[in-house]
Amino acid sequence: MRVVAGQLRELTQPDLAFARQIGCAGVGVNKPDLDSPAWVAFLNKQFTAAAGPRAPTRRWSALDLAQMRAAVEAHGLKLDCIEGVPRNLLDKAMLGLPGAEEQIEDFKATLRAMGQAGIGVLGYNWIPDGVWRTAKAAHGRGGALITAYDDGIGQRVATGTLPPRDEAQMWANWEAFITAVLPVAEAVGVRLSLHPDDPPVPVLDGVARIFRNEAAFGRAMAFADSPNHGICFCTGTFAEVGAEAMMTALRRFARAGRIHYVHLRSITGELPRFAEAFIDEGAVDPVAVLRELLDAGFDGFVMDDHVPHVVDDTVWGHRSRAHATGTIAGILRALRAENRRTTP
Ligand SMILES: [Mn+2]
Repeated sequence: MRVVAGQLRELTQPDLAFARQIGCAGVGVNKPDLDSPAWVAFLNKQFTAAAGPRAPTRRWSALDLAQMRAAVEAHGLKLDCIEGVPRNLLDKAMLGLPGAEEQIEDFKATLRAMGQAGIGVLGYNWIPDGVWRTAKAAHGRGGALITAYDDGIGQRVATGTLPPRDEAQMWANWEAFITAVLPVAEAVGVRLSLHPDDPPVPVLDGVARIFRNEAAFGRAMAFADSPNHGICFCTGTFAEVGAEAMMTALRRFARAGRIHYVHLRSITGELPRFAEAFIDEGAVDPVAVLRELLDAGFDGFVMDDHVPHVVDDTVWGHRSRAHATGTIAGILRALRAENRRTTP
């Protein structure tokens, strides 16, 4: 089991150095928009950009991915995963809209490029309107800024921007997607990792949220039953329906070898109202989570996820991530020492 820095949305040399300095073995990059100025600069695309307007990136190229990987490895880190493509590259597939087939073809091309570049894990989710919170700057411990969700508000503030979709439609769209892409993932040696819908409520903004509990993941893992299809187990999201249910699901899927990596974060409360929290407080017990993963022989990676915003922190959250990563690494070290002491 390795501890990795999570949620990098772009790569900079200082951020990579920081990840290594706080003891991470690798990094995960979250939904990189390769058309953003930061990525254009990082991937050194100014020359092609200067040649005239470029078409928006719909498929990641193996060269771009290889350059990302090389930049990470230059800092003594591994590029463990890319956590999904930008939502606007998969939204039509999720909703079953015209253009879905093109998006699926693009996704397959991206998988092939991932394989060529030797990046082993591609996260994804099935949430066409993304993670919802009804408060973005509530106050947590010591006044840290945290996000929160109240379903009583969430259900009243639908944007009406998406076509309504029920559970059966969302399952059918997902089944068509995974049936099309999984053989490519298997052929090129890339593992697809499904993140739960956050918040895990039955419906939001008129669209069913199907991946919201253990039963749904059981169905998904049975339907796409392959070593190349597994779970990004987000302790925070699973615990939003209850911390005990989260631990039950963790035990089941860890022991079945279906967890590729873990988002380790905590919350206070549970649906219909919850708030994000520091990793060392709230409903998620990181000691119990890591002990379960060790006992299950989990050999993937664990990363911090959303973190509270502390005093003088950056947008990415260097200070808070140092706290979260240090806590995870410290617990893991203590559990391993305990195991060595008690196992002859
Ligand atoms: Mn997560």
